[in-house]
Amino acid sequence: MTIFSRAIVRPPAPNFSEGLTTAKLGAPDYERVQKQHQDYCAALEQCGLTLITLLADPEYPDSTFVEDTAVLTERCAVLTRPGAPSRAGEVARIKDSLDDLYPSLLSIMAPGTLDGGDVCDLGDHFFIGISQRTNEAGARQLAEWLAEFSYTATFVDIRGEDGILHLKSGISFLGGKRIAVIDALADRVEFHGYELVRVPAGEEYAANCVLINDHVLVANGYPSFAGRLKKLGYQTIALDMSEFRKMDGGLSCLSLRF
Ligand code: CIR
Repeated sequence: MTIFSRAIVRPPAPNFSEGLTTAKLGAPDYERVQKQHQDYCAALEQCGLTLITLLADPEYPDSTFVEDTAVLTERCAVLTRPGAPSRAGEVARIKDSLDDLYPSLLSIMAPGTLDGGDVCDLGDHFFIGISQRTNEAGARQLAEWLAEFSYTATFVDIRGEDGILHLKSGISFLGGKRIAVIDALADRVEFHGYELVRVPAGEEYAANCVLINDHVLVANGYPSFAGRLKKLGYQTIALDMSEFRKMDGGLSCLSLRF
C-alpha cells in the first residue's frame, strides 16, 4: 500500500464563492470555509503528513481544489489540463511547486483534458473517469504515461451519470481490492473483481472519502457509511465539508497527497 508522507494544500481565497458550482446549496461562508480548511489540514497532519501550504490565489477561485491540477504517483507526476476553461491557469501555478519535488514533470496536452478528480489511484492500477471535464484524449494520454511507468489503467465513462462531477465523486479507493462506490456505479463491469463497499442511497456525497495511511477521511453527517467503514476496521476522521460542498468540492480535491 502506498505510504503518504506529504500533501500540497492551498487555502481558499476570499472570492472562493466565485468558483464553478452546480450545487444549489447557497453561497459558501468565507469564515466557515477557512475553518473547514484548517480542520482538513489538521486531519492530514493527524494522518502523518507534512504539509506544503501554498498561498491562497484569488485569481483562481477554484484553486483550493488542488487535486484537479496534477496526478502524483510514486513513479511519475503528470500535470493535468483541466476541462473547465476558468481553471486552466491553475496548472502553471501548481507546476512551480512541483518542479522542486519531481525531476521531470509530464503533461496532458491539447486536445486532451483531464481533471485529477477523475483519477482514482489504486496503487498499481488506476481508474480514469471520462466525464464532463476529462475527455477521451486526456484519459488516453494519462493511461499512456502511466503505462510507461508500469501502471495499468481502466476507463470509466461517467458522462451519463447525473449528479457526479468527477469519477471520485462516486468512488474511492479503500486499500487492497476494496473500493467505496455509489449505487449508480456499483454494477459497472470495470469494478468486477473488487470488493465494493456500498455508499447508502442518500449518502452519495460521502463516497468521496480519502484513505491516508492508517486513517480514512470522511465527510461529517453520513452516519450509515461512516458506520460501515468503522465496522470494516477503519479509523475514520469526520470533517465538516458543508462550505466546500456548496462549490461541488469533496475531501479528495483539497489536497495532492504523495
Ligand atoms: C469545480 O467545479 O471545478 C470546482 N468548483 C470543484 C472541483 C472539485 N474537485 C474535485 O472533486 N476533484
